[in-house]
Amino acid sequence: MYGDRSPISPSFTQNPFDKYNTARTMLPEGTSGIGVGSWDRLSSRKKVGERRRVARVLVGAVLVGLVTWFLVRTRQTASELYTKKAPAVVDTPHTHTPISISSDIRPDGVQIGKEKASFVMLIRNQELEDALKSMKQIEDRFNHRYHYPWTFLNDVPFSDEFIRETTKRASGKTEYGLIPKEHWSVPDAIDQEKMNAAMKKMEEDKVIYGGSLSYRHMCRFNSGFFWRQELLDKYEWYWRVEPGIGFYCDVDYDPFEFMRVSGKKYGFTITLPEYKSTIPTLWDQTLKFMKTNPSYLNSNSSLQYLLEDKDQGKAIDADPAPEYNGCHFWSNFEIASLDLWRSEAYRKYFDHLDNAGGFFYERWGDAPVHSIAAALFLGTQEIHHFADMGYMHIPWSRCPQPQEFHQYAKCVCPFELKDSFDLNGWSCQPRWWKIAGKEYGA
Ligand SMILES: Nc1nc2c(ncn2[C@@H]2O[C@H](COP(=O)(O)OP(=O)(O)O)[C@@H](O)[C@H]2O)c(=O)[nH]1
Ligand SMILES: [Mg+2]
Repeated sequence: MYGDRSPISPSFTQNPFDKYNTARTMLPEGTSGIGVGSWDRLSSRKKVGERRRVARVLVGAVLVGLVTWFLVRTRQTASELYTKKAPAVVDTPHTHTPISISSDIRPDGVQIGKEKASFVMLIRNQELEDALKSMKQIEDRFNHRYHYPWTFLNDVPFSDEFIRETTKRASGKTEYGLIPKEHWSVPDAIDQEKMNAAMKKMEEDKVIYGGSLSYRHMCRFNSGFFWRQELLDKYEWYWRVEPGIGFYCDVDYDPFEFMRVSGKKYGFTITLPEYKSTIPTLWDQTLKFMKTNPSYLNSNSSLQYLLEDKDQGKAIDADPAPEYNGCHFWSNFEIASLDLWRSEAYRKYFDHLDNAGGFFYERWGDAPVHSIAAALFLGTQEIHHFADMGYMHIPWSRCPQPQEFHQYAKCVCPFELKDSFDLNGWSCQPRWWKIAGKEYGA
């Protein structure tokens, strides 16, 4: 019933006086040890009145009842702490009704973190094991103290196993959303023949995920639709989590609260250049959009972080136009404001890109789309590098450089610090440090 994690072991629950009974039966006949015989002899020497005996029996019965009640209660409470009740029977019809599993399944599951925030994981059923590994680390390193909820999104219904196991692993509420078809399909305006030809060509050219339609749906969804999911309407902040990540440092403060209090809107851990072959016209389309909507450019934008060395110092409307260096915040980790994506500027930007068709004719990733928008629409001070977080998503990892993060095992990074991606020649981190005025190695 308790599984092997129960604090109540069988030897503890056994009546400790049983061993005296066993010992008594082994005594030679005629001898008496500590037992009924001794008690009887003792009693016979005293003249106890009938009424007092009845009273004693009654008091004894009440005491036994109370002790039994207490033991049963204690066992239930302890077991509840270790064994989550199975979630309510979860049916997964192909409807758009979100499934919500409330935190009352576990006495310690009530949200403690004060922000309107959730973890968000877009995920496939078959990635369950890797999802649990990611969750386990985030829970152990951070969320077991805050119990923020988890929101899972999928283009097909979640399996009962997925729901059961992720709910067990979460310390807060879990919710499961089925993505509406219109957020995960090829729009009518897309010429499918042209799209198929482009995918074939990219596959031949060995462009990463170049031939995958589902990857394109994923990138378009993360760019334009994840933040429109009904389940996220109630939140202001999200922390994107992907399956199979590594998370190496304790986070002993609330990053959502930090974001709100310090006026941050977008947070990242790793920044690197995009494969140019996946975004041949993304920057041209961005320049076109900015030309017709110049007011969306933040007066303290991070434009220079996006520009090639030769174009440093250029304005966005310079002639010839400045070129994009491909640097982007790796969006498999994001702690950000949902309002950033809900803003008029971003909605219009996404619509512009979607109409241009590059999510399908090319293979625009959500990372460069999010990053360009954040860099142009936000002030530099609104973007935050979580320099205190150790993070891995295949194939790159990073950890904080300063020794103080590694003392007393606050971070346990399974690689040498000199191999941290921040110090890799591919990293865009030095560009970010320069723009944000931060110390190298932070
Ligand atoms: N539900 C669903 N999730 C997907 C699909 N494709 C990718 N994802 C999720 O989207 C995220 C990014 O995909 P991933 O394969 O990790 O891409 P990569 O990180 O760019 O290599 C991960 O959280 C995946 O679980 C899909 O077809 N359906
Ligand atoms: Mg991934």
